[in-house]
Amino acid sequence: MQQLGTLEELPLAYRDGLTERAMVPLWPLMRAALPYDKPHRACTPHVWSWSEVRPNLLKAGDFTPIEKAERRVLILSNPGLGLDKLRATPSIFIGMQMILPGEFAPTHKHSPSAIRMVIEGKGGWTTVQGERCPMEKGDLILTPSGLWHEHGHDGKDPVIWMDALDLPAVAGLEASYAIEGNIQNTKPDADSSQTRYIRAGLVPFASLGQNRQRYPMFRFPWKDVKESLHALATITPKNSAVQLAYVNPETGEECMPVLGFSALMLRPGETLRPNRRSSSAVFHVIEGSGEANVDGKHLRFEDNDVVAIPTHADIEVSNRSTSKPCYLFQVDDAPMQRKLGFFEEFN
Ligand code: GTQ
Ligand code: FE2
Repeated sequence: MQQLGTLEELPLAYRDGLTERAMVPLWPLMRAALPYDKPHRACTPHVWSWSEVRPNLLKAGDFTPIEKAERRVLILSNPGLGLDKLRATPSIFIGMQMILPGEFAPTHKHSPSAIRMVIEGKGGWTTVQGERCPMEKGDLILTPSGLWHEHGHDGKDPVIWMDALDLPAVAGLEASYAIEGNIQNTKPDADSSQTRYIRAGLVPFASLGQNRQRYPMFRFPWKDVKESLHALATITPKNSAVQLAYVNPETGEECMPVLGFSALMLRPGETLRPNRRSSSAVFHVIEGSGEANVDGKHLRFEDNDVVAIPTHADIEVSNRSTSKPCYLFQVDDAPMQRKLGFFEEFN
């Protein structure tokens, strides 16, 4: 490849003149802006272990009442990107949130889209645009851009979940903001997963044509996802991915615009070598234990751990148990990359 001119080769007066006029020559930066063959990745493969997350969340509960936090969240920040960037990967914000019995996380809406993946505790709920969604372990709950949401907890023990937001992308566009609201009146026919969309392939007749809602279903119960994974496993050859995508039940498209969500089942002793992809991802371990090799870095994971996967990474992932399945919840930025026209999968 052609060696390009450097900044030092340019006369100092010329450089200073450019600086004064807010101009920068591209050619000394050309290879940094457009690295050859693969992007430069500061993001590192990383595991946040539940055994370290949980006690620190409980301490946050002692130190900070909900009124002083609005959302009691520990952000999983990728050390390669820098802790101040508040990103698990370049495009994915991950927060671990805890709400204690009787607490209320007040109503707001914001431009970034968010999801919750429930980890622990009974009695929690999120109301999204008037639809009250119960939170049970493994449930996925969507709070899309611009929709009112609040959380509460009627149970006895702490409720903990993982938040994923497209905040880095939205903040990178200087378009991130929130608005506070009043507590919502809940609609009587809440949680569409139990009424309008109880089975794939069936949608309310009246929803066809012009009456489409952008986000028809906010809750995806884990019970149904798990059952569907086991059904899919019966027809999936060994060492092929048993993986289901969470989609909009009316359109079959990815359920949110920027981030994509899927559930992956690793059968006992199974190893998967998925294709290298241009998207970055986060794995949350819903249940089980395993190990991964990500760009040559060996990682082990247990129940409720969170794993960061950089863009373009070579991945191998295995279930370490020879008797129990391992279930992973995957967040990736493939929907955004597809829309922007540069998503790639390499064989
Ligand atoms: O629960 O609404 O982790 O607005 C970050 C921003 C959670 C939430 C986060 C949020 C929320
Ligand atoms: Fe929020």
